[in-house]
Amino acid sequence: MAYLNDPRFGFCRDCLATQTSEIKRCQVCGSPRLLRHPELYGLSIAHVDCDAFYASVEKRDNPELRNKPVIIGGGKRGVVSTACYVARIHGVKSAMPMFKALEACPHAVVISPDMEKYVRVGREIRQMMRDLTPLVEPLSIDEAFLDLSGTERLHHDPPARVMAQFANRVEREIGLSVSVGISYCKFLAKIASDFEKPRGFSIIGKEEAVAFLSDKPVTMIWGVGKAFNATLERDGIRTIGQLQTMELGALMASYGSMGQRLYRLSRGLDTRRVEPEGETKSVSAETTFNDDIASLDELAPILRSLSEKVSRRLKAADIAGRTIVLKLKSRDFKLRTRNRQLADPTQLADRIFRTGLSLLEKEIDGTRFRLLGIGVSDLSDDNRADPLDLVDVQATKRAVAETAIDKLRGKFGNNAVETGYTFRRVKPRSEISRDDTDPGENR
Ligand code: TTP
Ligand code: MG
Ligand code: MG
Repeated sequence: MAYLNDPRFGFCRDCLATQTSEIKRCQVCGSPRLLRHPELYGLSIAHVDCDAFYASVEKRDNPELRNKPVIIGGGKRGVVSTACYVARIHGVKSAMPMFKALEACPHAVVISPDMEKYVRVGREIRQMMRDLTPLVEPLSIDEAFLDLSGTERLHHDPPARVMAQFANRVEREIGLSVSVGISYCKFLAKIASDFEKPRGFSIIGKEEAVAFLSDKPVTMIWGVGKAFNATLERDGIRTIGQLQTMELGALMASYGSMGQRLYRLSRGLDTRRVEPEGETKSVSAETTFNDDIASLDELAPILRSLSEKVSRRLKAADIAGRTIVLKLKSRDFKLRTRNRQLADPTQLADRIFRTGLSLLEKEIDGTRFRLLGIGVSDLSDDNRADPLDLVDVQATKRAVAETAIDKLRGKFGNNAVETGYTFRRVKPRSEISRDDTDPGENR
């Protein structure tokens, strides 16, 4: 089917009828929700985010709440998780302390979160996304990117129409509203979905990207959080338009690799792909201690056993990784991550441990840590993993020994062989232990 790729026309978000005039309401159903854009049929990256997610689920399940201000929150931290749009009119916001929220909106209905339910609903919506394309990249419980390029033949419809139908389907079948952003890249699709919330549908085209961004605050750029924004502000930079006038070299000289991101994103240049879930990005294991630990002597054996755990999982999946990531959380919840790239991908506990240990040694400064984790990222299959090291004979010996240990463990179980490091480990130490196979960091 051919669509009139004409800025004056477009289609109706409610009945999908193609419009053939510029009038404000749908020629067929009379709805005012018309979509028109010069690049309407040429853009294929979408971002979807549910509106006031937790609160909307609760409203759906209890129609009496429909027009009332609803706040989901409380619990241990005593803050607002989300507020419905009625409560937002009164000034209630996510992360606000509950007592403040109730000052602003004393008649609000407060509901404590039912995470299991929200996760279930989030999955149902995600499944509907996967009906459209395998290229779905979840960002959080209520949002995801979709790459619909090349799906036009399958759907007999361009992405914008597919996404409008998707939003209608979620309303009909799940009973929640979503907001959709469509663009040519992730950066702008995400900004677009936030633009007209709730029940929004916005499009940002290639032609308008630079102009669109120019008056927006730098905080719209990924990675510009509070601290970095303060740095930029100190340097007199407040808008993305200011970044658009700066040279790459100057930005990199001032802000390092972040400078490159500022340069590119400010100009609407973003080539990051939509990476579907399921592609494992890293394999890691971490543990939180009962009592905080500062000494290397105590941390090393824990690191060793975590490294072995990671290694076992890499070996089981026939994968290896080139980057070793050490994670530490201090007593005051400050997170430190350190990483090192190896010459070759590895799946050996010994290499993971030794690399992790050298990173760990540098962090020993008296700080008491509450969490230690080790992971491997930059994954590949294990074909090129751990070539025998002709220079470091000891490393080769250890690799051979590890293979032998693996064989024994395969025969007699994981506890059959204890290495010197884990042997010394004081048990039981860990309170919460977490294995992670990350579906990718949040971008
Ligand atoms: P968001 O998508 O950020 O917010 P939202 O869906 O509530 O509202 P919006 O219409 O603006 O998208 O977050 C999704 C859910 O994540 C939200 O419903 C509750 C939870 N959440 C928190 O628990 N704490 C927070 O600080 C935020 C921002 C979200
Ligand atoms: Mg949301
Ligand atoms: Mg969200």
